[in-house]
Amino acid sequence: MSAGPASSAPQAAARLAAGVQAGERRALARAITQVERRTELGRELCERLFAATGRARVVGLTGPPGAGKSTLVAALTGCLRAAGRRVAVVAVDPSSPFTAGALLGDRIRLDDHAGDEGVFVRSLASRGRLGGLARAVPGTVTLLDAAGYDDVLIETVGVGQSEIEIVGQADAVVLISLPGTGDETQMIKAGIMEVPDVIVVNRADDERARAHARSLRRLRRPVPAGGWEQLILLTTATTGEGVPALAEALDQLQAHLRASGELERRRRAGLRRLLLELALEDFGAELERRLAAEPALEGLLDDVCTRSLAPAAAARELLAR
Ligand SMILES: Nc1nc2c(ncn2[C@@H]2O[C@H](COP(=O)(O)OP(=O)(O)O)[C@@H](O)[C@H]2O)c(=O)[nH]1
Ligand SMILES: [Mg+2]
Repeated sequence: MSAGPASSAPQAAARLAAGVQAGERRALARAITQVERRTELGRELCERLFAATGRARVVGLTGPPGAGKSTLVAALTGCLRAAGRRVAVVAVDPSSPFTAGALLGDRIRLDDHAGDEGVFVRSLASRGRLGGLARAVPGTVTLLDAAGYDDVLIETVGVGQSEIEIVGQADAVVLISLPGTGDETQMIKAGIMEVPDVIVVNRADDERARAHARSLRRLRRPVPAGGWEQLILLTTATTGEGVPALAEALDQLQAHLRASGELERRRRAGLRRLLLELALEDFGAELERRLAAEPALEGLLDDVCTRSLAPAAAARELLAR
């Protein structure tokens, strides 16, 4: 840093970007941390590497806690590896700081793949708020894509709107549902059933699984013209039963999305959201800088402090300048 940030930052970014593209795991881990912390370097890395992306298949997997998402992701990773694919897993779980049980469990199970150079696991759990985590997802996916992973699996906990937003950045969405929770009506109410391409009923070893799958089949969204019929699959993540069928379904889905033009549409919609979000972020920061430096600010603030001007009226006046 002694050369001054102006000259050393682009060099650092170039080095780190090269490391990411060469598939160096340490470079990748460091780069993701920069994205997570939303540093200038993180942003620069994503900009440099963006042209090298678009190759990876991005699959979002969501569902309630305990549904077996992590176990399923580990089993699916095994299947994908057996097919020769390189797999990156991003776990987004604001409820699990690094030391908490659930995530420790995730790591232990995913540790089955710990010695495998073709698997990269990253948790975006340390920073608390889901909204904040969600912002780190597109950049993280960009880096993993640029690093040459064939599949990027995003595991996110919950079935609410924000989780769906996260998986909405994916090419394909898998919802993991578990029998015996009666969560079907909840899912309908929240509009969750509309979103997934595949619904997995995990814990097929539970006697209630088949009935649960049947009721989900009745609630399936209508098939859009020439579209993909929502698949309902049964898995037992702990034994791996049904997981090869899930891997195959994901292949068929991707082929369908590609052939129908839906993949391009989804990616365009995702990139549109991202572009506007980033523009808004820049705009907000710039606006804040300008407003804070506006000479009229202190005078208006005086009036607000003496209650002769309401804050909202002062804000309008400030913006008008
Ligand atoms: N019986 C049974 N248990 C499962 C299955 N899948 C996961 N589990 C167990 O359910 C618990 C929660 O799984 P986990 O993958 O951490 O769920 P997550 O919170 O959705 O990531 C763990 O103890 C798993 O071993 C399954 O198919 N059958
Ligand atoms: Mg989990």
